[in-house]
Amino acid sequence: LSVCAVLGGRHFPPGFMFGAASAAYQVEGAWNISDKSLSIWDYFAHTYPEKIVGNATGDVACDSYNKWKTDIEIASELGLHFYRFSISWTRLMPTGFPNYISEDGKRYYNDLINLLLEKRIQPVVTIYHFDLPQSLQDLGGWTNPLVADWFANYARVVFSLFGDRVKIWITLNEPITFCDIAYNVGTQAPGYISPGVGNYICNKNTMLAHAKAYRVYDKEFRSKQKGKVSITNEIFWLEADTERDEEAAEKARQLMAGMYCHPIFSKQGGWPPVIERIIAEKSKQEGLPYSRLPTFTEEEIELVKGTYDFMGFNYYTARTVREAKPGEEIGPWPFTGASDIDIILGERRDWKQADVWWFYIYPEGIRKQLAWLKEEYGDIEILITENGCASSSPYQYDEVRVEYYKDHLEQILLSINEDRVRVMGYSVWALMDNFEWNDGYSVKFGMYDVDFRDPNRTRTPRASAEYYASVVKSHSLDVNNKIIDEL
Ligand code: PNW
Repeated sequence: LSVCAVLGGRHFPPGFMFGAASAAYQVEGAWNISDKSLSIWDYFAHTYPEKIVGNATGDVACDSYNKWKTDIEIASELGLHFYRFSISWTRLMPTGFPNYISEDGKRYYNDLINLLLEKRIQPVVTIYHFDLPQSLQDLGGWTNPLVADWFANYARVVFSLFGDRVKIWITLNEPITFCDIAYNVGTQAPGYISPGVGNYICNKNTMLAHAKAYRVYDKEFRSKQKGKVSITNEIFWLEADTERDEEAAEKARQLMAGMYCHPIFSKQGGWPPVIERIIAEKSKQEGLPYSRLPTFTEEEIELVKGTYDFMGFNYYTARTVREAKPGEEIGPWPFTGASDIDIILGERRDWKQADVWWFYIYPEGIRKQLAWLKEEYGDIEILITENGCASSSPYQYDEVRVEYYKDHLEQILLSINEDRVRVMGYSVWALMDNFEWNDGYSVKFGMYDVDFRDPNRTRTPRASAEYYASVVKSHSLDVNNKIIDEL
């Protein structure tokens, strides 16, 4: 393996924060402990075992409900500045509503937050990471407009219980995943397929839910708690296949990033105009009396616009984009294409594939995406809330992952130094292996291996843990040629 040249000045700015991430359903287990109720992922995994590799569930996962002290120990070993985890709605508020707060749920997150702070690790909390109460799903879940209030009421409880100590909040993690992947592909809970309809209704409701939670923070908590609130979006870098495809690529970016960013981060607010126009046109051609894309009222546009203190961004992979040929079959968005905008997605031959089907490695993509976000929405502080690589190399020698971190961090330094993007921090996905949704335990993202056959769920550091710890410690990339050499 090539050793990175010893370059000078590869330091991150002072105050740049390094962290690692997890999510409740993927690590906690303890799915039916105490008064916890079922989330849509509990229900989905139990009801459709065939949709998950190895019929796996998150029933036990990493057992972080019991092993949270070990998690903090490893976060501490890595020297992390922050640990990003999510709160399980059904553990804290089993009815889904604020009429009842679980004492055990409250204690669990208080313990976690307090010990992190004791170890000088800042808690960065995701309020929602895919695990809606099943009781609310029974009422339509993310397609019922009332979900915006249900979520804001839940967020109010979370801010009031933990906001004295938590200063960085993510309202929703990757709405594109639980709207578009859920309703177009059906692989994410709740597993209903309603392409071109359900995904857009969900999309609108997530924007309102996020905004209402943000306004609750503004009105009721900000002056006392002085924290920051935003949303995290997952964005593939979408690159024109050839020069002629630039227009198609820009449409695709507006569909992937714009649908979840424009209402919040743009000056005008509302849907990205190009997408709004195209879907209205398509709907008309289909004989519908109105657009499949639900409209925002003027009031709603104002409610959502500007509801951010920074921007959360998850980056993993990239795709090429080209215009579909007339009559060409277009697979489901966001993996293979998007029929509403008539585009086909692909990959370049020199993008190496990671150990999961949807993942091609393109480090320059993160820099290009950061530049696009700045160009599109202005000079907003950006927190990279997830970046990481699936690798199934034998448990400790994960050279692909080490190289992935190094190559992406190099691009981030270029963004900061050359493109003047205000990247405030970086978080690895994931601290440890965990329940990787439809891929169960077969796909591994962890810096720590977790032995899922061991009732103890023993965590063992990989080379990537050692590498990342040295980056954090030196606050630079001028490190660890030794680790890279040894691989
Ligand atoms: C993110 N895709 O989700 C999530 O925030 C994590 O929970 C997850 O474990 C991580 O990425 C790794 O997958 C994604 O299929 C889920 O393109 C699916 C996709 C991308 C991201």
